[in-house]
Amino acid sequence: MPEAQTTSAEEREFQRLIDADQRIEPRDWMPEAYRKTLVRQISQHAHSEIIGMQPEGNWISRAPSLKRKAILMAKVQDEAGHGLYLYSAAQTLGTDRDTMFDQLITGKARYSSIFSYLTPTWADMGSIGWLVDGAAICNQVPLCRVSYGPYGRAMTRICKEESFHQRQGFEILLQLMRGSAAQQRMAKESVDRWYAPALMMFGPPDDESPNSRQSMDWKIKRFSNDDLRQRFVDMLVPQAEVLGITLPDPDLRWNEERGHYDFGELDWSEFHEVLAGRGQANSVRVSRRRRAHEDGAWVREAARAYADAQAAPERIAS
Ligand code: BYC
Repeated sequence: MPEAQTTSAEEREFQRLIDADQRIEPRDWMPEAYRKTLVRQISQHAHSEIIGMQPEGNWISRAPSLKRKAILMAKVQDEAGHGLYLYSAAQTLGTDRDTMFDQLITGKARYSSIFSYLTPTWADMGSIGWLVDGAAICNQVPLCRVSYGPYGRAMTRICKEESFHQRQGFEILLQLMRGSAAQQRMAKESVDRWYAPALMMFGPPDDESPNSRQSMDWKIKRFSNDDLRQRFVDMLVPQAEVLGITLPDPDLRWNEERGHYDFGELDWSEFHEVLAGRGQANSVRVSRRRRAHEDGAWVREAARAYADAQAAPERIAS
């Protein structure tokens, strides 16, 4: 006779909350694997925001006007804020920030594949906003309904800012496409480079995604990687038409029967190379982050001394 499945009252309560689309909060019991999956995803997401500051930060001093500089600076600051909300959400699961930082600066942690690409032209600021933030929005709007409370609440704030980021990227490209022949070439060449990597941000195809099934059962992921990728392509095509840019995929065409755009195979070997740390910029991203962390040691020390003085003023006085 098969062994009867026994579940504890805690497990039943956890499942009841998930089935009822209610939120799991830090005080609630949760399976260890659920906790681990969340820490993995939220910390990777936080690292992506922090590493994602570099390719754009690199253009702040070279932005073509004061207005563009101010906008770009505000966007990069927003990304720092997103990283901090997300580290805070991950901390509620019992993993401290120093551990997460350490994993990032020692190259053990993952961050989004997209930030291992270089940004050689100003048009890349447009492509990052339009394509990278656009992909991020498609992926992240459903995350506002994630089953874990602190993550969902962080995502609600983040998504509002991401919408502004996407529009500013679109607007940079629109301006370039209305400009000189050289500016138009720059915009098109940039979109050619960023299009496929942006599609890969959603992760491997569904049949090669080891985490998706369980994450969807736990309502961490609401849609599969391929479903989100399809939504993204469907959203991009009419926007590309407004820009007057042809997306670099000869197989891209409307499929009347499916009610979606068909698109060509992506080069997944490139994705795996980037994940293995062999992308254009993997090593420079991590080493810059490590240097920034080391340079900030005095700030952490001062903050700690201040906090100690607040907690025990007599120790400082004596
Ligand atoms: N890059 O089973 P799968 C931003 C890994 S930042 C690197 O499908 P999952 C922005 C995956 O981690 C946008 N690794 O995984 C910031 C797993 O490896 P591990 C960041 C990837 O977790 C600044 C393995 O491949 N957004 O918006 O179910 C400026 C198998 O994959 C990637 C988020 O992080 C990738 N692209 O699904 C501008 C969103 N894809 O961990 C913009 C939150 C997959 O088992 N994250 N891998 O060693 C997610 O929604 C999910 O984690 C993913 C992957 C859809 C990314």
